[in-house]
Amino acid sequence: MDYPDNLKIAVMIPCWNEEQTLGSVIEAFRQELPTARIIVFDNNSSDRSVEIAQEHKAEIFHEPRQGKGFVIETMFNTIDADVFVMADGDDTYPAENVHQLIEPVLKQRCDMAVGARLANHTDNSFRDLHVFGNRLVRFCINKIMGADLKDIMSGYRVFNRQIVGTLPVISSGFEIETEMTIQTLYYQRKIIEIDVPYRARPEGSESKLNTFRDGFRVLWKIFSLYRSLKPLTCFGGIGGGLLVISLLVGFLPVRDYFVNPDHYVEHVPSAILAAGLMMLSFLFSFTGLLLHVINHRFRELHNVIIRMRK
Ligand SMILES: Nc1nc2c(ncn2[C@@H]2O[C@H](COP(=O)(O)OP(=O)(O)OP(=O)(O)O)[C@@H](O)[C@H]2O)c(=O)[nH]1
Ligand SMILES: [Mg+2]
Repeated sequence: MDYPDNLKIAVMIPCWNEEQTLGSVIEAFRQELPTARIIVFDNNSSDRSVEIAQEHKAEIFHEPRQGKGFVIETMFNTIDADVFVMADGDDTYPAENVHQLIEPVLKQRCDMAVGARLANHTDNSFRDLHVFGNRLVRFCINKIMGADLKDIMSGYRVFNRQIVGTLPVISSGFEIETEMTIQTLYYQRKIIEIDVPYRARPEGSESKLNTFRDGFRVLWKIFSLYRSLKPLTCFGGIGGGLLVISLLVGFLPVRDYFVNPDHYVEHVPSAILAAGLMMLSFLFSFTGLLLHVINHRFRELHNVIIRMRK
C-alpha cells in the first residue's frame, strides 16, 4: 500500500526479554512499512533483546520503570508521528495486516484501530482462562460504556496523532490496554476493530502475563475507572440499593405508626436501622451527583484544552 511521502509512521514495540522473536518482528514491520521509524521500547531486558534491536537497526528507547503501561506512557510522551502503530515483540500479531489497521485511521474513519484477535486464533495461542478473562472484561466494558467491542485487550493498535495527544494513560502494567479502550470510549473517540489472526508464541518464548495477578489488576482498573468516569451510576446505584433495603426494613415501624392507635412503634431497632440506611443512601447518591458535576466541568476543560493546542 502506498502512503503519502511526508506521512510520519512510527512502529512502537514494547519489549521485555523477547530475544527469540524481536528480530523477526522488526524485519516483518520493516518489510511492510519501509519508510516507518521502528522503535523498540526496552524495559530492563536481561537477555539479548537490545543487541538484537541494534543488529536489526531499530531505534531503541530505554524505560527504567518496569511495566508495559510505563512503556506506553513514554511512547506517547516522546514519539512524534502522524500514525502510531503499536505491536508486541513476541511475534504473535501479523505485520502484514498493518495496512488494514492504518487505512481507517488515515481515512479519518476512526482514531484508534484495534487488531481484534478473538475471532481468529489458533487453538493454543489463548489459554482457556485468558479466553474467559477476555470475555468477562469485554462484557463489563461493553455494558458500562455502552459499546460493542470484541477484543478489549489486544496489543496490536494503530492510533492517530490526536488520540495519542489526548489520551490519559496512567496504568503501569498490563491493564493499560483496558484503560486506553475505556478512555477512548469515554472521550467519545471512534474505535474500529479489524479481525487479525493471532498466533501462539513460539516454543521457548515466555509470556509476561500472569493470569491471576494481571487479571485482577485489569478488573480493578475497570472498577476504578467506572467509579471515576461514571460516578452517578456507580454511587447512585449503591444509593438506590440502600434506599430499597431501608424501605424494606422500615416497612414494619411505619406500619406500627399507622396501625397502633397511640402511634406506638414496636420495631424500634428496625426503625433505627432503616433511618441509618436511608441517610447512607442519600450520602452515596449525593456523592455520585457531586462527582458527576465535577466530571462534567473537567470534560469541558479537556475539550477546550484540545482546541487550544491546535
Ligand atoms: N517494555 C515492556 N514490555 C513488556 C512488559 N511486559 C510485557 N511487555 C511486552 O509486551 C508485549 C506483550 O506481552 P505478552 O507477555 O506477550 O502479553 P500478552 O500478549 O498479553 O500475553 P500472551 O497471550 O501470553 O502472549 C510483549 O512484547 C512483551 O515483551 C514490560 O514490563 N515492559
Ligand atoms: Mg503476547
